[in-house]
Amino acid sequence: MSNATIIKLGGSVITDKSKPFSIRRDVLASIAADLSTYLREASGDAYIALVHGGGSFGHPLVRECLEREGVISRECFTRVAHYMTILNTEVVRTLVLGGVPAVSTPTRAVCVALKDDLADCDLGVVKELVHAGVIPVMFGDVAPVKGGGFKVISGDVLVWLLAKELRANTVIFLTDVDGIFTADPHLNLDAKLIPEVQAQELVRGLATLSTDTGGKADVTGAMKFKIEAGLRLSVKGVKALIINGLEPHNLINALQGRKVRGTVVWF
Ligand code: IP8
Repeated sequence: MSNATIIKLGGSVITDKSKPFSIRRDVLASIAADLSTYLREASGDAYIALVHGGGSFGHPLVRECLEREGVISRECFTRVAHYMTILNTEVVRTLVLGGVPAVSTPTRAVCVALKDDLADCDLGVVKELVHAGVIPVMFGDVAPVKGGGFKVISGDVLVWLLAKELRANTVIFLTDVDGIFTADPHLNLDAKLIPEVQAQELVRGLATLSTDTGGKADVTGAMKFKIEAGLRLSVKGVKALIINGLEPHNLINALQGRKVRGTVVWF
């Protein structure tokens, strides 16, 4: 499936991170419309897997647990899992109502978290779903750790694991900024967009990368982690597009190969 594409719907795109448990329904509906048009026009020749982030559901809850208890306890695990399921249900509901053959695929049912922030997943069923023309919708989640305890698995890690499993040649990250900048564009007006870069070069050369969190820290890190996770998982031969998911039609334009303002990172 070298024509497979993995799409990450950033948590800051599908939710409003300034308000707990808030969903950007208009943005989700617009993403669903883009995907539905793309699939119709591709007439069966498009393989897609989706991943979404934790946004204003997962991150505040995990942060609260870590501040209170220092770890993700069993109680915290089930609470975060419950709210992530609610967010995922809303995402999948919007996609299905928009005509996209999407199905919820809970991360914690197929992955264990590893101590190094990566994950060990059995993606065999996911691969079959994609083969069958279904779009599995995974998400950044809490999961058991091999050997005991619980941890967060970022959607960014899932993106790369899926890219490897499905031999995807393209990965699209929809974020709340236009791409990777020389500084945080939310905080610095002189920040410049980097149009194209090699992943190695990016991680080596830049101390400060833009974040997709509006300056607030995510429990899983932001832009830098996206790139580092791909490198740590030895992803090769993949074009990663980082574009603004709040800009209507950026997704369909990117899927159909039209030029979109953003950053291309080569792995
Ligand atoms: O937003 C984090 O996923 P991400 C998921 O993709 C939780 O990093 C539960 C915080």
